[in-house]
Amino acid sequence: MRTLEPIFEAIKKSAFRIQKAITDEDTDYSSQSNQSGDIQLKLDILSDLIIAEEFSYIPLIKAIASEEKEEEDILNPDGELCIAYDPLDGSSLIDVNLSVGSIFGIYDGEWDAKKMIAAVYVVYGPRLEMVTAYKGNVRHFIYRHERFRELEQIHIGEKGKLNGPGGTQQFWPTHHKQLIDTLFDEGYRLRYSGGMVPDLHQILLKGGGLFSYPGTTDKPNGKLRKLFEVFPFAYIYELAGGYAIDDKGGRLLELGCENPHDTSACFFGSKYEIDRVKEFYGATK
Ligand code: P6P
Repeated sequence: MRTLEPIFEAIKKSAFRIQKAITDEDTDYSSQSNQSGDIQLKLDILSDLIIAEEFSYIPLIKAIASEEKEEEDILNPDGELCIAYDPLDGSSLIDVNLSVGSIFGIYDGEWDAKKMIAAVYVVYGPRLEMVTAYKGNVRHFIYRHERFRELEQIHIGEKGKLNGPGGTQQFWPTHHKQLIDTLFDEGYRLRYSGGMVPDLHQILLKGGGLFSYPGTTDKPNGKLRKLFEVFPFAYIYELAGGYAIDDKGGRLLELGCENPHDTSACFFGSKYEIDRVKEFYGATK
């Protein structure tokens, strides 16, 4: 009977080591850039090495793909699972002491959203927390007194009050600006730090709402990467009772992914807010 427990334990060990590195190591930039063109912090590279090392001990893992690396690494040709991860998402926020995170998508045998069987994220903030989505449950853990302890499972409400609008406003399509302004006119509260993990974590825990990163004139396919960011959070939001769509109104988890670093416009949230997205985007799906 295949169990993912060794993978969740490896993520917990990585989380503890990365949290320590965030606290103790410097936040200087390295001389390298990643596939998305972002100049890498030394912490980006260190976090990637920590996760790759912890995963290297698990025979079940066939391949890993990191947002910080161009190509996948084959760990065990006879392994079964493929794990895509963003080791330190939003790392540029560390030097202003804002929360950041790690994101993991666990795929059965191939890099295909339809083959995703679990997703995990870790939040490095005032507290170290981990959320796992697997076998129908979204479980929430907090690191306290030397170990991760389980809290209440996570369920998102039908309608929330938080609005997290990503991207540069001057590059938003007109109908997107109308959508965002309409929610604010309805009394939604702005909750956006520029860190995908804490921003989506907050909406999940605080009753729901909308996180959006649209296609813009400067980034027509959005900014967030399908394999490492979009698909894992789509899996988590849907399992928590929420919705995750693209700008045509289709489920993000039905999208293909030709290149590991492909991006997609993405909307995550409660039912009411996602219905509003479809209304303003004229989506029929
Ligand atoms: P913008 C961080 O760089 C990141 O990849 C995500 O964590 C975050 O949601 C997004 O970019 C923020 O992008 O364009 O709104 O600053």
